[in-house]
Amino acid sequence: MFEKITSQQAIELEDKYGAHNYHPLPVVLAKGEGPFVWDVDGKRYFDFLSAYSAVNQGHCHPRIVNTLIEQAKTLTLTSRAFYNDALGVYEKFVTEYFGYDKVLPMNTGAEAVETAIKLARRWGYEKKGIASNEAKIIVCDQNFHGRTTTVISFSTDPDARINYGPFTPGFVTIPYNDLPALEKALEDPTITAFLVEPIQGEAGVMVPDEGYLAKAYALCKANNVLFVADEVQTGIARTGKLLAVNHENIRPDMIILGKALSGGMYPVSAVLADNEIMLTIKPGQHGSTFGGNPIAARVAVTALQVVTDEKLAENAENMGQIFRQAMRDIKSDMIELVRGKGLLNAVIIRPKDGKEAWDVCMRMAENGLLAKPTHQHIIRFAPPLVINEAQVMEAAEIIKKTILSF
Ligand code: IF1
Repeated sequence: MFEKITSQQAIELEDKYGAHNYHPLPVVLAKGEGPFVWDVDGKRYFDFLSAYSAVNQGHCHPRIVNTLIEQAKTLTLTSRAFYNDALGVYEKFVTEYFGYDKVLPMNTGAEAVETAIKLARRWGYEKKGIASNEAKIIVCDQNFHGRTTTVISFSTDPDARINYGPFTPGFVTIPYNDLPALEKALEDPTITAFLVEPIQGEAGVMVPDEGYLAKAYALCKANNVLFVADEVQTGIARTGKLLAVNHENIRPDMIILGKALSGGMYPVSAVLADNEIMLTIKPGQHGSTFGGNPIAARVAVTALQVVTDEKLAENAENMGQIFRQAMRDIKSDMIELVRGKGLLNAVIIRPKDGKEAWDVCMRMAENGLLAKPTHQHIIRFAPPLVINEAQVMEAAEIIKKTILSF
């Protein structure tokens, strides 16, 4: 159906005509199915990135593909100037699925984070009584919440910020996994929300101490501050529960979702909250041309049904334990530490003879497994959640063979 091109042609085209805002591994993918992808030459790889945890349901899941095609042939976009017969059905489904009064649909993760920030500020002024333009949001050091100008305003990564200023004010940064710092920051009565990743992804799969999220939630409640969980990466069964906050039995005031909400098939993101927060935004005060479009709505329903029907949270929990054990069994001083939850894991690489995480990823690719370093010494391993035990063991063998080859 589409013209075939070689790896070299594909790389040259992207280099010549695309902005240079990424540095990909030199692998050109042409096909995906379940936990596997194939390059243009037909070589098969385990995908241990899953498009940064977007394809939790596996590549080209037939049920989600079918929904996408059926809705694409029927009605694609109405805008929100009119009602459509898919959006309300999705809204009922997703709010019942996660247990919130309402949903606000957007497209990308960063847009959903922006939406949550707006809602938190609205609530701060209209419900908590913070003086106009004084509201502040507490965020964590080393956070990753997206790429918009407001979101990078509270990034602590120089690469994400350099020469993009001036920045949006109103954010207070504290260390992650530090309850005393949170308690102190919460003393400021102009704080309206605490925005946090239940596990920090980009920071290198930083799993906080057990109890941190529950205690942070309790501190927020004691200070009349909203607890907002960015589950764009950790949500939708990735960490072994439907949401990562479920590990500590807390119900955040707002949940931000993206990525796997569509099974990686289509950009679908959302903010979930109860009426007290959600109804502070009135008609005309926020929106998006594509947010809540019929394809997105139908795709998200099927993607979430797949998570339930295929017991992906349970599988992520079980396969995660097997994977971490297999990593810990590799006898090599190149492996400094293995950490993670469910199928969101990281291996910290101790460089050997000048070989670092990037070199390990390059050689793993040659051996048939794709993963990407985050920071200099950390490799994130996050396969689609449909992976089975035999496949986990086969993948672990590739990683082991690669590490031992240095
Ligand atoms: C890129 C990391 C992952 C996110 C959380 C919001 C967003 C993301 C917790 C924004 C996006 C991405 C985007 C991707 C790299 C990536 C990432 F390495 F930076 F940390 F997933 F691991 N909240 N995460 O993780 O969602 O607007 O992109 O839909 O290439 O920038 P988005």
